[in-house]
Amino acid sequence: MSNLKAVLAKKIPEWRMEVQDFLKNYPDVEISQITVWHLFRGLRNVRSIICNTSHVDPQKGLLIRNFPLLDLIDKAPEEVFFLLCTGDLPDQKSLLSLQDELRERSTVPDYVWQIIHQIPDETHPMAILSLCLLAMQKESVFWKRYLDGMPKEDYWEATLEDSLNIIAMLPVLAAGIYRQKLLNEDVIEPHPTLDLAGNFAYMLGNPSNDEMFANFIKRFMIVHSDHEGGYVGVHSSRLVNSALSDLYYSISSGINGLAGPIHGLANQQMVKYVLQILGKFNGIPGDDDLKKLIWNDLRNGKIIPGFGHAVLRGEDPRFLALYGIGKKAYPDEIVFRLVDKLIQFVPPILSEHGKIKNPNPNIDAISGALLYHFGIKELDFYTVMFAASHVLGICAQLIYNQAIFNPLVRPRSVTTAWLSQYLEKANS
Ligand code: NMX
Repeated sequence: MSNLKAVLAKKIPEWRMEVQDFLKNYPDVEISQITVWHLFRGLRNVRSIICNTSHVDPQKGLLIRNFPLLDLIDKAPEEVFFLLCTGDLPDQKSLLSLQDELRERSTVPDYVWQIIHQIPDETHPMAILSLCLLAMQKESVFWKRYLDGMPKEDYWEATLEDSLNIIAMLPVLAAGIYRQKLLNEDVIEPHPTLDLAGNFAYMLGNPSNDEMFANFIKRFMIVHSDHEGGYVGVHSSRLVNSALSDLYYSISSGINGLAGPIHGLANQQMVKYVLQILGKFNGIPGDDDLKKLIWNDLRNGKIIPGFGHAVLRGEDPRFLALYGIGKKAYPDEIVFRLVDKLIQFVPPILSEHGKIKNPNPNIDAISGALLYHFGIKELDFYTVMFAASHVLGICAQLIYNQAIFNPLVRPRSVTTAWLSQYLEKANS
């Protein structure tokens, strides 16, 4: 039994007892309220999900198992996955055994490479990634064991098996899609000794061929690993998994959600926006031109990618973690310089515009600019990098959900006719 599995096996009975205690002693205590506003505004701020892996404090930002994100950014992604799953950082032995285990599980079946080869080149890489996961559904350990009558107590174990396989394969798949479909080059096989992030950088072809790139990928994976339980990428995976659809189905659906332009795709949208501005002004525009352009875009109803957040109200530490790299190492690079300028100019304009609740830059304001700097200039690929990192948090959340016997998620819906009648009665 791996150390991760052993630690989970020890902790899960306590987690189950904690849930039983809540259900036995406090089943009717109200923790949130739903108003008509919430019904039409995406249930913003409704507390309706348990997530122990991480928490987004509106002011402080992401805390992973109570560690502020910025305290974790120099760890390895495998350490962060162990932490997400168990609540503890691994010791050296547990870390090495997890890294070994992931290396052993990183072989992508041949039929998946054939699918990638045959799919049209214009298909968005996020669609290809999602399709590859669905194609591999038959590999699911959960599914096979479920058909064999696996008891409910063991669901988490089979979910862990699928998690380790998917986490190990996603960087291989992502890098393979990048090289085969976007660069039209040969796929690079995983390296036999590198860790998850080192291997990801290596398989991408390490475009700028330096250690900085491998370190950047490591940090990129950590800052994209988790962001509590309610945002679209993870929320859709949780919903699908609640039907006992295995992780291949569940994570594919999370990837589909992440592919939306106001969600994970905002990283590519941001760089697209920057390149459009550079093209239009033949370089970085002067201050007045830039302000005019931003105002025009807002008046035309355009969303400025990379700014705003549904939960955060202060600065996004994920943004700060990546911005620090660019500011220190590449302050003169033109894309970074314009991003830096937008970061100065957009927030006050968004505040003056008056609609947005948090005008600060989010993670997607900066992640694409750094990928661009490191030589990954194929914008359509950026969200695939996000997905291959975010899978760490999705898997940790699904392991926990299966461990505590999370049931099928099935809220009620109401019609507007019902709502009108209800409101009439409430007001009479
Ligand atoms: N540019 C222009 N308008 C904006 C922006 C923006 N960046 N952000 C919010 N607004 C508008 C928003 O469309 C809404 O308008 P309306 O009332 O007409 O529907 C209004 O401001 C209020 O929105 P908020 O309540 O502040 O934000 P909400 O919770 O609805 O949405 C986002 C949050 C992240 C979807 C939104 O800020 C956005 O679309 N940002 C740009 C896309 C982006 O960067 N997405 C990545 C988010 C990263 N992340 O989640 O970590």
